[in-house]
Amino acid sequence: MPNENVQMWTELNIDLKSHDMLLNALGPIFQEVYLSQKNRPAGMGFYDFVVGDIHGIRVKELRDHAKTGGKVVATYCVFVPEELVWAADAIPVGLCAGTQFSVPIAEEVLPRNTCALIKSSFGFKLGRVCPYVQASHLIVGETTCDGKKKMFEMLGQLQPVYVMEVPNKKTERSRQLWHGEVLAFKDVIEKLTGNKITAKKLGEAIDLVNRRRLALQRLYNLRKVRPVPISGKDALLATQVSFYDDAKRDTQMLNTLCDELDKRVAAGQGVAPKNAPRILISGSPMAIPNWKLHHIIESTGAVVVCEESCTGTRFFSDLVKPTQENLDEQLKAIADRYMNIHCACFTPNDERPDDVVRLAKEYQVDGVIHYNLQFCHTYANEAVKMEKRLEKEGIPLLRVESDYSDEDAGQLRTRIEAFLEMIRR
Ligand code: BJ8
Repeated sequence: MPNENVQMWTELNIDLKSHDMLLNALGPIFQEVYLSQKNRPAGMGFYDFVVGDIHGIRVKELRDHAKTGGKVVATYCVFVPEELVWAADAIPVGLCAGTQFSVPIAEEVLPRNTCALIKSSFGFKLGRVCPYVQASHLIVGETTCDGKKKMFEMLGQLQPVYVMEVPNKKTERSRQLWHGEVLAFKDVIEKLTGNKITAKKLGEAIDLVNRRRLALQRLYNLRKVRPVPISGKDALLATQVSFYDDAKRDTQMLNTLCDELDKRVAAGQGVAPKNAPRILISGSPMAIPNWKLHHIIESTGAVVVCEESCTGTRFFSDLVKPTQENLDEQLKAIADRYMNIHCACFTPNDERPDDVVRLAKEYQVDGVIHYNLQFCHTYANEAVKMEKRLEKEGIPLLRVESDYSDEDAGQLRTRIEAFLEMIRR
C-alpha cells in the first residue's frame, strides 16, 4: 500500500488491521470474477483500475475537496437527488455496502434477520472500514423501508445523518409531500455547505447528471444487440462505479467504452455466442462487490443483458426535464423525476412489472431472474406479483433469494443451470 494512503486512512480513523483484511479479500474475488473473463473491452481497464485502487485516489479527491472547505454527502438510495448536492459545490457519494465482510460486525448490534445491504452499511461504519463513510460530512438516508429507517437512527448516533421522507404511495398528496422533501433537502444542503443553490448552478448540475444518465442509457442500449458486446458483469461494474466516481469523468469513460462497443457491434463481435440465453435480472440493487448472481449466471454459459434494479435501469432511465433557469421549476422537475422510480417500497407499484415486461421485449431476453435480498419483504412480496404477470406474458421467471455470503452459491448454481436448461433455445 502506498504510504500516503495509509496516512490518509489513519487520519480518517480507519481500523487499519480490519481494513487490510477487507482489501486483501477483494483482490482475489475481483481476479476470479472479472479478470478471468475473456474478450473484455479495453475500456474496462479504467474500471479495473478503479477497483484496484478502490480506497485510494477517489478518497484522496474527496479529502482534497474537504481541505478546501468543500463537503462530501453520502447516500444509500437513488431517491436522494444528487443534483442539489452538486449544485452546492459538494460531492455526492453513493455508498456501496455489498460485502459480507461487514455483516458480522453489524450483527453484533442489528437483528440478524435484517437484509444484508442494511447490515453491510451499518457494519462499515461500526467497524470503521470504509473511508468513504469516514470522509463524509453528512449521510443522507431515506424512509424507503423499515429496516433502513431504523438503521439510520442508530447510524445517527455515530455520524451526522439526515433522513428524507419518501412517500409510500404515488397519489397527488404523496407527490406534494415529496416535493416538500426536495425543498427541505435543498435547505439542508445549503446550510451544510454555506453555499446558495442558484438556478444557474442547479441548471448545470441537472445537465451534469443527465449526461451521465444518457451515457448509461447508451451502454444499456448496446446490450440490446445480439450477440451482446459486453458481459453483464462488466456492465454492472461500470454502473456501480458511477455511484461514486466524479460524474464528468465517469460520463467520459462510459462514452469511451460505448465508442468501443459500437465498433464491436459493427463487426458482429460479442462476448457470448449468438444463441447464449439472454437474462434480465430484476429486483434488489447489487452494490460493489456483490457480483455473485451475475458471476454464477455467466459462468454457466448465459449472459445478463439488463438489470431492472437501482444498480440498473432505475438509476438512469429518466432524465430530469430541462426547464427554464427558474429555481422553482427546476426543483419541481427534480421532484417529478425522482417520484418516477418504481421501487418496491411503493404501494401499489404496478409500473414495475410493466417495466420488466417492456424491458424483456426490448432486450430480447429468454428469461427473467427475480433477485431479492433475504429479509427484504417488499421485493419478496413483489416477486409473487411479478411471477403471475410474466406467466401471462409467456416470459419464464426464476425467483431467487440470497445474501452476501457464499454459502448458497452451489445451490443457486444448480437452480440456475436447471432454469437455463429449460429456456435454452
Ligand atoms: S429506490 S430499491 S436503492 S430503497 S434490499 S435496504 S428495500 S430491505 S435497497 Fe433500495 Fe432505494 Fe428502493 Fe432502490 Fe430495504 Fe429491501 Fe434491504 Fe433495500
